[in-house]
Order: sequence, then C-alpha cells, then structure tokens
Amino acid sequence: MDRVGGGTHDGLQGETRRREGRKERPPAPFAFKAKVDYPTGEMPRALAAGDLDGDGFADLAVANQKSNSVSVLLGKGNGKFGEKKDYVVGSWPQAIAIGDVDGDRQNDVVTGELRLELPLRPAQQGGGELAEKNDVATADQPAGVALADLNGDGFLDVAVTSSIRNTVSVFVNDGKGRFTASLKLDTEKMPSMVAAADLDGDDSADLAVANFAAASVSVMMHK
Ligand SMILES: [Ca+2]
Ligand SMILES: [Ca+2]
Ligand SMILES: [Ca+2]
Repeated sequence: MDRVGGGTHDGLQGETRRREGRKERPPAPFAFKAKVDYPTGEMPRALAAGDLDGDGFADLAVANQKSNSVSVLLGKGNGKFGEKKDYVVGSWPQAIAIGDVDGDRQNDVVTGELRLELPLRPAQQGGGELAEKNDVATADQPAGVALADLNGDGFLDVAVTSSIRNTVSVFVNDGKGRFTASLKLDTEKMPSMVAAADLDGDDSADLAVANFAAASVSVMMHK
C-alpha cells in the first residue's frame, strides 16, 4: 500500500529511490500519430478488438446502437483498416466482446442488446465474415458483456448485466457456443459494464460491475 504523507524517514527515502529509479531510464517515446477516422453505423456505443479473419492482426467490431448493427473493420496489419461490413443484430446493441466461444479456434463476436445477447460466428476460415446470429435469451437490457472462463472448464463463458433487473448473470458455455443460464448475482442500481479478471491471484476469474445509477462498482470474488 502506498504511504500517505511522505514525511517519515522511510517515506522520503522511498521517494528519493523512486526519483532516482526514474532518472536511470530514459523516458520512453510516447506520442500518437494523427488520427484516422473510419465510418461505422449510427451511435456506435461499444467496440472490441480481436482477430476475426485469422490473419493474426487485430480487427475491430463495433456495436451501433441506433443502426441495430455490428460493423466489422478488418485490420490490414499496418494500422489501417478496410471499409466496414455491417451485420444486422437485434435492437439497440450496447455491448460487445470478441472471443472463441465455439471452440473452432476462430474468434466470435458476442453482443448485448435490448432483450438478447447473441454470438455471431465467422463463417469461414480466413474470411472474416460473420455467420448468422444465434440468440441466447438473457435478462432484460443487457448493458455489458464480458467473455471469460468463469467455471474453470477452459471454455469462455458470458457474464452479462441487466440494467433494469440490477443483476449480472453468468451463462456457461458447453464448449460449442451453447450457453446455459447458470448464475444470477445482485448488483446495485443500473449495472452497466462488466469486466472479468482474476482479482485475487487464485487463477479463477472474478467479476467487477459498474453500477450506473449507484456510483459504485460491485466486485464479486470467485469462491
Ligand atoms: Ca485480422
Ligand atoms: Ca469460434
Ligand atoms: Ca467455462
């Protein structure tokens, strides 16, 4: 834990060491080139980066809330992206995640929308096209989606918030992209985003949920 105050002997020494440590290393160059803009659908609300066409370069998937679509922009590997290709999803998508949910070693796209969340699958090896959507019923208004192996079987499960039910639900993946509702946990008011990460170093994924109307984050540790 960081010390507060810094007036103690240890604190001053620590601060001196930190300053010296910084001096020894030249500062890393830190700058960005001029931005490049790419069109999406209307009201892009969420995006995820991941390789969708198997070429090893990150692509972008954008959930367009007003257009009820997902725009996929394939990365060329030099930082440039091709033109978007749009895929119709259900109404008002507001969350998106990329991961291989059906075990074919190609990444899939999962979005959260007004009533459903759905995996979309790349149709063919190397194509980067998304297959027909496959809907999974969730609680109302999934506002946030995270993909992580939550039950330790090696397959990516889905954690999804319901902004009007004040819950985060876990849907367990059978390894082929078929999800079963498994857990429903209470959050505070209007949960929005959810993140899954190992927060206590025990190699199992825990959950953190931002509560839009409660000015809080709910943290759920895996037992
Ligand atoms: Ca790619
Ligand atoms: Ca896949
Ligand atoms: Ca799992």
